[in-house]
Amino acid sequence: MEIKNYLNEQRQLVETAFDQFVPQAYGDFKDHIDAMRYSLLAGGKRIRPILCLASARAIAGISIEDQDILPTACALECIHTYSLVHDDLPAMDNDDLRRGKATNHVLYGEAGAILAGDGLLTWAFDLLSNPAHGNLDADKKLRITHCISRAAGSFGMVGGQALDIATENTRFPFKTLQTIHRSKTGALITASVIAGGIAAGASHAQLNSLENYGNQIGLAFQIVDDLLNATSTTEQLGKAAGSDAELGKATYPSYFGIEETRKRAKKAVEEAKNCLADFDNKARPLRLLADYIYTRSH
Ligand code: GRG
Repeated sequence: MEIKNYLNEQRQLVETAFDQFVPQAYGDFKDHIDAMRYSLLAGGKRIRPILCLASARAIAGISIEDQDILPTACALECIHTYSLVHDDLPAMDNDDLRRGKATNHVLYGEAGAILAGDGLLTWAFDLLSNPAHGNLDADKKLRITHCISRAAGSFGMVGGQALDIATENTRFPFKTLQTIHRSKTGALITASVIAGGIAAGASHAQLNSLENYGNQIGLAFQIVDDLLNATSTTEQLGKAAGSDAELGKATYPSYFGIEETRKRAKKAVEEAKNCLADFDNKARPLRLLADYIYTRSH
């Protein structure tokens, strides 16, 4: 299996599912929904939904229906996209470019972008809790919803973002950087993997392994993000490059330099794959995704 083909195929699966699981822009709320869809459909790697699908397949293979996991996969992308829309706002990173396109507030204004983010976040929980979607039983839906809520909220992504902003232009210990990374970026990535496992009926031991795998790839993802910010161009990334250094932000490269940072990302990826030692060949995409997170160029 070629990772490039696999990613393309899975991305298409997710993007086709948006047609089914995300509102269309018409009627009274047309402009608001248009703003939501603009950022959701603006591209992106779709890594969180793809991880969720790969994790479910690592446990259940083809015996779990796409329709049972796609609502969760789409919900994860809605939450991730909302975080990008809000992160780009003037009150936060004040960025004009995201996914190679104008940011949401540039097109829809600040109020429009805040509400587009709010709409995406809230829609995610509509998707997760909607009894009409798929055949997952209510207990699984509840566990998935709780896992994702916890990862997206004050003890996960939102808390990490708050800590990131509060520590701007300050010197802090490496331990704080790890906390920021784990919560701001790692938590939703880990939750994506666990959610897939829950949907597929993973055992306690399997969920534990998936959680450890998720934590390691979440770490690798953020380290590579720091590396790309330091070493790529804005054109390559489709978002502002070099911004961490400009803002004097503490990052892995600022603590360890580029070479040692690369080694740490590689180590996290190897550890992630070790967490899957007890999984059979159905987990091959999860192993390939770990490698991809290290080698990705944007
Ligand atoms: C506003 C609550 C709130 C949170 C914002 C996502 C985030 C938290 C900040 C974005 C800044 C940043 C560089 C975060 C770390 C890594 C990250 C999440 C990068 C973007 O994710 P990708 O690479 O993006 O998966 P695409 O566009 O491919 O979906």
